[in-house]
Amino acid sequence: MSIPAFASDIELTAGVLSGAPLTRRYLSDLRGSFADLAAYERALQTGNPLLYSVSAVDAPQGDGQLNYAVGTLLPGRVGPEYYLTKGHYHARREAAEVYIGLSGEGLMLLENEPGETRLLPLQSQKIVYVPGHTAHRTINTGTAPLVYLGVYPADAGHDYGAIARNNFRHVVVEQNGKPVMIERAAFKP
Ligand code: S6P
Ligand code: ZN
Repeated sequence: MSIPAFASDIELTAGVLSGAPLTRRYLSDLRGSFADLAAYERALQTGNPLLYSVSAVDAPQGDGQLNYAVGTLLPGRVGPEYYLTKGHYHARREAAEVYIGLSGEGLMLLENEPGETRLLPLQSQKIVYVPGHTAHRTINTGTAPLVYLGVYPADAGHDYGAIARNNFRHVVVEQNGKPVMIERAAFKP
């Protein structure tokens, strides 16, 4: 029996991990995610660009295993709101995750079930610890692709339902060239 270790190569510009499947999310997949509904519909009328891709390595099944994934979120905005990921809770709520920024410039928006919010920087040389019971969304506030690695328990799973229903309480928008977080309820397109 040999040690079941393996190594992956990260192709940073393509955001791909060697041998791992790539999931692509286009603007049309993000319906309901952006605050400015009219700006979203206008953007879709002019095209359906790729917003992000995720290349995930799934560990062999078994207790204590870890999965990891490279996410590549392109720069851009819908109205004043920066391109973002759908965001999710883990299906197994107690599962935490570590995000490691690889390149680009962005933020992680975190929210828990009582409705508390944190906004943390994600870029090269930043590591974000996402505790269990915390929904997480990545936001690209820069002009280059935001590339990051996420490491999470293999049995974490994804629960997109709660965010699809209620979205996050806060939005991150560009104001005077800078990212600003405001309450969704206070957002006026
Ligand atoms: C998985 C981890 C990331 C996201 C990726 C895309 O637990 O958090 O790999 O899957 O950032 O985001 P989303 O919300 O579309 O899965
Ligand atoms: Zn996650």
